[in-house]
Amino acid sequence: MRVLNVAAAQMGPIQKAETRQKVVARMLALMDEAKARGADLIVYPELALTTFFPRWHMKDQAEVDAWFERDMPNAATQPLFERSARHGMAMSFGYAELTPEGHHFNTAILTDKRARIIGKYRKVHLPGHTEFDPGRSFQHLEKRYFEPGDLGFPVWRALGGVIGMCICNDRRWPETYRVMGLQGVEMIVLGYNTPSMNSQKADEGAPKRLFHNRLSVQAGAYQNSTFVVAVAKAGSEDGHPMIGGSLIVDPDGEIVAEAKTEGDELLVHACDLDDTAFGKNTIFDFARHRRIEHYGLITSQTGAVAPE
Ligand code: ING
Repeated sequence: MRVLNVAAAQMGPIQKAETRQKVVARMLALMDEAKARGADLIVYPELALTTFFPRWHMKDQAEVDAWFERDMPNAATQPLFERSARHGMAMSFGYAELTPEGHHFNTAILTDKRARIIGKYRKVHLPGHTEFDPGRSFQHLEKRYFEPGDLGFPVWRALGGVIGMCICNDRRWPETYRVMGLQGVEMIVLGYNTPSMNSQKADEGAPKRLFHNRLSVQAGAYQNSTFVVAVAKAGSEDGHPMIGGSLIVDPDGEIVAEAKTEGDELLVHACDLDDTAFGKNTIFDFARHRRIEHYGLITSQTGAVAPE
């Protein structure tokens, strides 16, 4: 038994005008609840400190950079690191990272139980577009504000197992899970901010978005025999609705915990990392079953090419 008690800390909306201090207070309340419920690790959403600003078209780089963090920890987030160390609880959360060299990433970190940062991930799959698109019912300008991640899909030996991270749109791409699966990952933690509507397809609403959320996370977990913890920032931010549906999925692909609200809501589940072994040693024993001589197109070709 290698039980890791994980808390999925779903957060409700963060309005554009809301300060980081107010947001951190909400995160601290969730962390205290997680402590009371025996969690070893708490997982927060993507871009957990601010509203989902890529919905806003901004031309002034200073206005854009105000949404980013230059240091981590910093004054606004220091209370999180102090509380995490006091509780002896590891944490993972997403934020917009501005590096000293001037690079902009959609980033997530993982700490140990003493609040030391042991892992960093930068979002690889950036959805949306770079220029204002009048054809969309709302904007999704991640390709404008962030660079694709440059750290790959690393995993870390931590908390008694092998832990990996990804962010939001990454969860829709099987490559994300497989690269970590090939490193023996036993728990993948991720945050997401997913609009309830499809800006290009008016009849695709929350039910379908929630279906695709479950489908992507359950498939990734099952096909790589790993736990996946997916945590939403949900609810209506300045009139823009985002789905909830935070969930914890086991290595068999079963949903073992799922959020019921679109607000701040904590899910806690005791994940026995030993439960990943059966799948890794039988149906998804990669070494025994994979035939990489036939997979070349996956890394040699970016887009689809159909026969003439
Ligand atoms: N949000 C959405 C996500 O991938 C999206 C964007 C939704 C893309 C649905 C395609 C389909 O969940 C972020 N932040 O990636």
